[in-house]
Amino acid sequence: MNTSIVVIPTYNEVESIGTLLGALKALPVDILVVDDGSPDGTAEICKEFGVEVISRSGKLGLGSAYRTGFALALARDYHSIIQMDADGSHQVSDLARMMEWIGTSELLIGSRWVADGGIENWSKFREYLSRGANAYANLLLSLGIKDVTSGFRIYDVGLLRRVEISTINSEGYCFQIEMTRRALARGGSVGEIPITFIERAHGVSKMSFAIAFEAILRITSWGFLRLIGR
Ligand SMILES: Nc1nc2c(ncn2[C@@H]2O[C@H](COP(=O)(O)OP(=O)(O)O)[C@@H](O)[C@H]2O)c(=O)[nH]1
Ligand SMILES: [Mg+2]
Repeated sequence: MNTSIVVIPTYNEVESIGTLLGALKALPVDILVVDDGSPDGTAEICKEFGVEVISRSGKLGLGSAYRTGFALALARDYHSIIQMDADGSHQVSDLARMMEWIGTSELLIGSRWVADGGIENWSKFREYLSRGANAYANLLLSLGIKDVTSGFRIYDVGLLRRVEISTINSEGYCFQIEMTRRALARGGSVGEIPITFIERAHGVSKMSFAIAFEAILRITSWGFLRLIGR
């Protein structure tokens, strides 16, 4: 057993997951995939690689996939819990660099929007959506973090325990924002490490209007509660 485990949520990533799992073999990490019953056979590929998979009954959302995966990882004796996407957007070479910083902050965020970070092949629409969500979250919640929506992270288990993940309610990508907010509220130290996010070459994004809407709604209501001092 390694001291770090990578939790990877998947839904229909059959064309990407094998490349990622192969590359991750070079790093001293255990791997846990949380697959939402992908009809394309994603889970079967993972099993061929000898990787542990939690197979859920259907597409239950990114937030709940992470809650499930983190709960299992926390029940074991790891020091760090890593999260990254399955679609090749998060580079294993960037993870190797991020891991060199373990111990310096309890939450390390792989950040697109700090100096030396960036994006490749992303549509202008997605870039503005990400920049806009970060600007809005920082305006209303004063988080002071450039890439609060990044799904490329390393958590110290001590911080994850303080966060009480079972009480994080976000269903979609807003999970990242709620986790960051809670981490800061529980006294967590947060550092951002520059990464290059490369848009997927295979498969399709699971981002939807409903997912974006949940984030806008939750950020707005947290901002309002903050304003009235609650
Ligand atoms: N288990 C699970 N994984 C999901 C779900 N939605 C997205 N993912 C995974 O989360 C990661 C990020 O999703 P992606 O569609 O690439 O989002 P984007 O990069 O923002 O366009 C990928 O590994 C997806 O397969 C879900 O409902 N359940
Ligand atoms: Mg993606």
